[in-house]
Amino acid sequence: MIWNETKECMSRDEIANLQGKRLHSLVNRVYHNVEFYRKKMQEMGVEPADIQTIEDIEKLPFTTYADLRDAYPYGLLAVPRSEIVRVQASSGTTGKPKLLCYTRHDIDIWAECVTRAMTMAGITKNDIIQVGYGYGLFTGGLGAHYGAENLGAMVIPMSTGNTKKLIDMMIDCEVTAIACTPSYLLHVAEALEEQGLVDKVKLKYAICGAEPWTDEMRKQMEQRLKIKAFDIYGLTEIMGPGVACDCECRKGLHIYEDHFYPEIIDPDTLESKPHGELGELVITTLTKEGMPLLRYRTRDLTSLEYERCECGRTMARIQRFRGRSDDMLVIRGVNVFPSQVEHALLTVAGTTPNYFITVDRVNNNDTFDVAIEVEERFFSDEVRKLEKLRNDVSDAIHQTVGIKAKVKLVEPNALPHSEGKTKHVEDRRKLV
Ligand code: DLL
Repeated sequence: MIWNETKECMSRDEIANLQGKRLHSLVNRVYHNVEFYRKKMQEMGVEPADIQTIEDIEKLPFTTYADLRDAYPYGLLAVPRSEIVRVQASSGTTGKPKLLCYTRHDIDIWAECVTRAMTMAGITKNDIIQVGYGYGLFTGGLGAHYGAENLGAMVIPMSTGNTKKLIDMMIDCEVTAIACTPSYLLHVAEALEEQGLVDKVKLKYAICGAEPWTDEMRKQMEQRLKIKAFDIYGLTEIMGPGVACDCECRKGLHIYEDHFYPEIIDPDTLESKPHGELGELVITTLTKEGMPLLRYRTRDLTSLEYERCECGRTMARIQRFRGRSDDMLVIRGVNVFPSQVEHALLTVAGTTPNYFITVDRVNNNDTFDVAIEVEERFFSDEVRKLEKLRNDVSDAIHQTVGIKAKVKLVEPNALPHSEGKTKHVEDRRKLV
C-alpha cells in the first residue's frame, strides 16, 4: 500500500519541478521574514530571484545546529509567533536546547509523513499501535502519535518507562504494531521470552528509529517476535520522525522529497558530492512554515540512491548510516555530546576535567559508563564522602544529559592522557 501515490510515485522530472517551485517560494519567505537568512544571503550576494530551479540550491547558505542554538528561542521564526501551535526541542552541545516551532500546517505535514511511513510498513487503520517513544519535548512520541491517528489506527500512548504495563496492555488490547526505539523493542522481546508470553502477543509490525541499528538487530527482533520491523529516520530540527522510512524492499529509507530536499556534502570542504557517494546528509525543509531551514547540516553520514524502487516509489533512498561527522553519540535513543558531560562535571566541586566515556551494548541495552578523575584528598577521606561525590556527579550528568550514567571515580592520572587531543570516548557498539 502507498498512502499518497500522487506524491510518492512522481517521475523524477515532476519531483525536480515541484522542488524548484517550493524552493523558490521558501527562499522568498525566509529572505523577507528571517533576518538571519536575509543577512547570510546578502553576505553571499544572493537574492531570491536567483533561485529558480532546485539546482540553484547550491547558491544558498548552510544552517548548522550552532545557528539554531544562537537563535534560541524564536530567532529563526518565519511567521508571527501567534501562528505557532507547538514547540519541540532537542538537546544541544551545552546549555540551551534547540527549540523548533510548528504551525498547524507543519503539524499536518508531519502527521502525513509519519502516516506514509506507517503505510510503508504495512500498518493500516485496522491496526492497534502502541507508541513506546517518549512523549514531551522529544519528537518521537507525539510524532508517531499524530501519524498513527492520521492513518485512522487506534493509538495507545504508552510513552517510555513501564515495560510491565506495556506488555500487559500489548496482550490485553491485542496490539498489532509498535513504534519505539530498536534497542527498547529487543528489551521488550527479552521480557516477553522470560515470562513465556511471546505466543500471547498479536504484534505484526514494528517501526523503529531514533538511533542507529543493524540488520542483525532487525533479524533478531523479527525472528523472536515473529514480526516485520521497519526503520524510520528523522531529526527534531527538520521535523521529527518520518523524514524517511524503509519499505518492504529494504533497499534504503525513502526520503519524502516533496517536503525535504536532500543533498550529500563533504563535511570538510562543504562541496556537494555526486550521486551515490558517501558524505554528510544536508536537508532543506521545502514546505515548513514555522521554522524552515535552508541546507541544514544533519551531521549524519550516508549516501543517496536515486534508482526507482521495486515498491513503485520514486523518492530517493537514504542508505545505511555510517556514523556522524561530529562527536554526538545516540545512547538509548538520547543524543549525548561529550561536551555535555564535561559541562556537568564543571558544576561539581572536587572533580577534574579528565573523564572517559565508554559506550557499549550488552544484551541489546546500551551501557553508558563515565570514569572521572577526582582530587586525591577524596581517596584519603571517609568512604562516605567519596560516595556522596559519586552521587553528585551522577545527578549532574543525569540532569544535563537526560540519561543515567554508571559513574566511577578514579585517582588523578588514572585515565589516559595525551599531549595532543585527548580522547574522551570509546564507542564499542558495532553499529556501522
Ligand atoms: O530521534 C527523531 C526520531 C524519533 C526518529 C523517533 C525516529 C523515531 P533527535 O532526537 O533530534 O530526533 O535525533 C536525531 O538521531 O540525526 C540521527 O543521528 C539519529 N537517528 C534518528 N533516527 C535514526 C535511524 C529523533 N533510523 C538524530 N537510524 C539523527 C540511525 C537515527 N540514526
